[in-house]
Amino acid sequence: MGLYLGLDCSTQSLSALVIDTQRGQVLLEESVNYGQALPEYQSPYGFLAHPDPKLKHADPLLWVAALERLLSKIVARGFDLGAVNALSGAAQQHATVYLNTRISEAAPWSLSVPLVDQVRPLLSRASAPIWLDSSTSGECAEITAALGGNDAVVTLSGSRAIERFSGPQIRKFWKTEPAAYQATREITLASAFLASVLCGASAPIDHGDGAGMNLLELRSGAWSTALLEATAPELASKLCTPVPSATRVGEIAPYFVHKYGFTPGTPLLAFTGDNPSSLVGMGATEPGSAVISLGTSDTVFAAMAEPRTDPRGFGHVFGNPAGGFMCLICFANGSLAREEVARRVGLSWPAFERAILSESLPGNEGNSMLPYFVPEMTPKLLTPRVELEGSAAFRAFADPPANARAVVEAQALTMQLHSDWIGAAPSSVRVTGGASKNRGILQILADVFDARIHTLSVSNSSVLGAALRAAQAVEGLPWAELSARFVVPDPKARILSAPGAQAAYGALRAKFASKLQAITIG
Ligand code: XUL
Repeated sequence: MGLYLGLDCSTQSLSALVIDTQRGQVLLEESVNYGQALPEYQSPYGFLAHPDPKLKHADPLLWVAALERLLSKIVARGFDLGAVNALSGAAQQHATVYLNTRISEAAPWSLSVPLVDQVRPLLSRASAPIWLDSSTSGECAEITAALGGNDAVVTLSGSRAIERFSGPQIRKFWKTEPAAYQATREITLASAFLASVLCGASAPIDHGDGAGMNLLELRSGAWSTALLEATAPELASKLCTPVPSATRVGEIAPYFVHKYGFTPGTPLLAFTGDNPSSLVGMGATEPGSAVISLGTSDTVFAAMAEPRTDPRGFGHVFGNPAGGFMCLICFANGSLAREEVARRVGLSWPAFERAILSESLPGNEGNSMLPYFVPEMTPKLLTPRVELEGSAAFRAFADPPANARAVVEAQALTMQLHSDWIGAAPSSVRVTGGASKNRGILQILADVFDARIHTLSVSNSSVLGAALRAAQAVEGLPWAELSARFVVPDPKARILSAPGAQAAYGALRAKFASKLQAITIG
């Protein structure tokens, strides 16, 4: 029994959470928002500005700076990090970090120099392409052609070649900056990069996050030679061997012992992707529960006993950190779209909730929206596309209740239509992420899915999942026992579908189904 620290490096913030398995309590939650806390990185939303909307890169040093800021905040609160028995973490998926020296060769970190200044010279590429990047269609086509078609890539890796996935991004780097690619000794993911910094040694990529690279052979958990060869030369030599998620990948580096008070030898368990970590944090590691995560991206995911793939090609299969597999469908226009609509119609977040709950009706009296403010992956749209159909005021973004409802109804209907391949329609859905606090959004999800909606008392399930994974790996407790203690439903947020709402969505669902088919790029 003991204390376990989880970290979550998401698109817009870095968070920490500590659980105490003896007392069954969450002891600490802390977070650093990149835009607010580290404006010098010029990344108000966690990525660098670029005139090309398809190109989205982040500065990996921002994550390192945020790590130091977060640990300092925790220590300043009087929390003793020396009491932590083990830690693990999660990060936004797919983002690749390129190093000219293996971290094991660069460490030990010096105590007298800020960590960012020690990591900066190790980067062979100054920025990391992140999951919002959609600039690699050419590379996806080349990889697919080399493998002999979409089916071959899906069968091997669990997904088609996807623009934001790491393999196509690595291929683009090799094609556009061959000398820098040549100088790269190690390519890693944001998750394993953060673990490596914390250990002062190269921490391997786990099967959960590795499956989002278009490089991992899903069934064996090894890199696929065919995919590596189709991606870039000598790629195998630049990647660490992937490991199961419960692997101990190292121990905390002396830098963090001296500076933040960790106990020497504190073990680190492999870091994973934020979605696989959320599966754990939502207590959904066994097949049967669907999860919707409402974050910068919206995702729908569920554990799967056997990998099943999306016939339309948008869904993915990743490793389930608890063993087996999980499926995932990702929508780029999540919070970004909701926040953009709220901004355009001048609604605060509480007013946005009221607008849905008491100032508009299911079906939105015929007002509907295609809410693609940034390029979208599900359905695949390489350029933003916002279309409004309905009253003149609605079309002019001058009907705040209808505009607020329309963006969320579009998101919910799209999620439902694109997750039909997972299996039987769920009768209950667990919802997490920042926007899961908004009861208006939860009500629309209940109405559209015709399901009971539950949320949990911890709204960041990815960071909770990280702490739970550390605890499970060290203590060997059954997942069900850990979930029963820490994955606590919020009794105030159990929402049922409103009577009659289903009838309002029949026609709108059919309209969306044909719209989505018409706008999707093959
Ligand atoms: C999943 C995906 C996003 C990121 C966001 O495939 O791209 O959910 O993981 O952090």
